[in-house]
Amino acid sequence: MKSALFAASALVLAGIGLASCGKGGSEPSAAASEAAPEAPSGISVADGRLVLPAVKGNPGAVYFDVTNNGAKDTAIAGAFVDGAKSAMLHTSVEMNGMSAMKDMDQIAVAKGATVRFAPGGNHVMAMDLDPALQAGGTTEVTLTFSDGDKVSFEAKVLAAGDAR
Ligand SMILES: [Cu+2]
Repeated sequence: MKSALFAASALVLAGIGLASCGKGGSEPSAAASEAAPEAPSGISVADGRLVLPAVKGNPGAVYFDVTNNGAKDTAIAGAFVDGAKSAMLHTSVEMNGMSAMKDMDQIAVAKGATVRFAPGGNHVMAMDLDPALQAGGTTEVTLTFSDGDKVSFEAKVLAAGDAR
């Protein structure tokens, strides 16, 4: 099961790798730390965690719950993970009985909704992880919304085998 998932992931990543290089949340972390990003009103994030890959060099996955108690629908349009060279919005889909990952331009967070980023579903794929990211540590994740607003949160770094 697990190996099938990884095989499917590699396939998807090979297909989208080039196209995704130039976009997404690669902003310099220096800029992010100068001024706290302005969070969209009513948006909150809970339970952030980055799960390290079982095999070094593979991407990690970031999971969290995002809640929109604001006045309007919004969507997550990009992500930046401190310690990752790039980050992409993915969702897991079932294809021919196998789990595969799909690149998402946006993931909607409707007014009043909580959207879960969790194993088997939505996640932020974190590419080219800095070896300094170790289980037991934390890193900062920044989500960019469709209107340009941003929200940052701390994610716990988990080993591949940890409970997610
Ligand atoms: Cu993925």
